[in-house]
Amino acid sequence: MDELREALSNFAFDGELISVKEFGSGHINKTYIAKYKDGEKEQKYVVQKVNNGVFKDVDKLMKNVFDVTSYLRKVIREEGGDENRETLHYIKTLDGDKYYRCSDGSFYRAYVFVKDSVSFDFAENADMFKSSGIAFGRFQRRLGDFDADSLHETIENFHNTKWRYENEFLPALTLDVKDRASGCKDVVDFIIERSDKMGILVDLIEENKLPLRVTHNDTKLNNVMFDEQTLECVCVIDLDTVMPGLALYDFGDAIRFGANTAADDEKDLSAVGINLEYFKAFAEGFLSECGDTLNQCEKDHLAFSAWLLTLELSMRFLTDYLNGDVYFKTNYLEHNLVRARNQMALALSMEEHMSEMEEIVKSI
Ligand code: ADP
Ligand code: GN1
Ligand code: MG
Repeated sequence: MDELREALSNFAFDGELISVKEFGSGHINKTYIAKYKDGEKEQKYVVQKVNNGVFKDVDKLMKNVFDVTSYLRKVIREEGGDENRETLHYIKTLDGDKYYRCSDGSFYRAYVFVKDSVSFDFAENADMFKSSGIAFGRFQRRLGDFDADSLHETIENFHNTKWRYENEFLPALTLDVKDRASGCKDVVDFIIERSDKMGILVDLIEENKLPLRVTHNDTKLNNVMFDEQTLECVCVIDLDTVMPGLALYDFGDAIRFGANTAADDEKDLSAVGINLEYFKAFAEGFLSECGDTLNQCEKDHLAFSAWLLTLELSMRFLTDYLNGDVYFKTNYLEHNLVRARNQMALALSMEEHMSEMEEIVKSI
């Protein structure tokens, strides 16, 4: 808490601090809401301790987010939108820096709480999920002319499923440092049996059939803020993984999180499956904003990308379980294994419904 107080006192906030509490359900950073009072005016700020184990170069990370948000502000202004609400608004430190380094070595950053907004861990209906598709499709469209080469790759090979299999999953399985592999043979076999399909998208990049674009890469529903009253999407947040990537990564990752009939850590696997109504709704929203820019190869792999990203997450959760839960925040001992099995069940459901998913994409 001392480091948090130290960080708070080093940002250029207006007014007096009245409360601060932990917030949100992200798996990576530690997020707080700090309320300040300036005369009659109350202002909420989001303050985050950046996970330096995951993001090794905070300087380059914060340069990315400042560059991307200032570019977005310009585009939003030109489109006649509200630049203060439709993208993140970062607050600099009293010294004018993009983040603060505490005396204990931890890194903090701060931004304005998006006014009158709320985020969701579960889409309440298809319209809400469609709206998140609009948000991510719009995000991609608005960054269409952003210079991708100027972005630092915050996590290398982030969605290179094949690379993760060979360089993270297989070594974790071989080392088995916590002696956990024997208890999760079902998921291990499921992943190994599908390893020959993991290189399909990266091979298409090599063959110049899939273009690299500036993508978000972490398109969970709770990375979109919605208007409290209208429940329309307002703003895409969590910009740490904005990097050159594929439109398909953003599409697929959003589906695997939001079009699951259950939460992504539901233990009852009979409740887990692909919600085709939500799949269609998201695809409609996403493509209404960026569909015109996608080539045929991208369109042909939309349904596949949902399956691949689900397989990838099953593998990432299982890798972390085998490594002793060092990456994702967990709430109990087998949390990562539960998540890995959940994503396995979802991928299996997608395999069963793949032709329907493909038909839905074609119909849009
Ligand atoms: P993580 O990387 O850990 O997922 P996020 O940046 O996604 O961290 O933030 C965690 C949660 O905090 C979000 O899901 C959202 O509910 C809330 N949040 C983050 N930024 C804002 C913001 N600018 N305004 C309002 N809420 C926010
Ligand atoms: C992490 O930070 P958060 O909770 O939005 C992870 C994503 C995973 C997701 C799984 C930087 O996202 O890649 O898809 O958990 N982010 C990072 O829930 O690894
Ligand atoms: Mg997040």
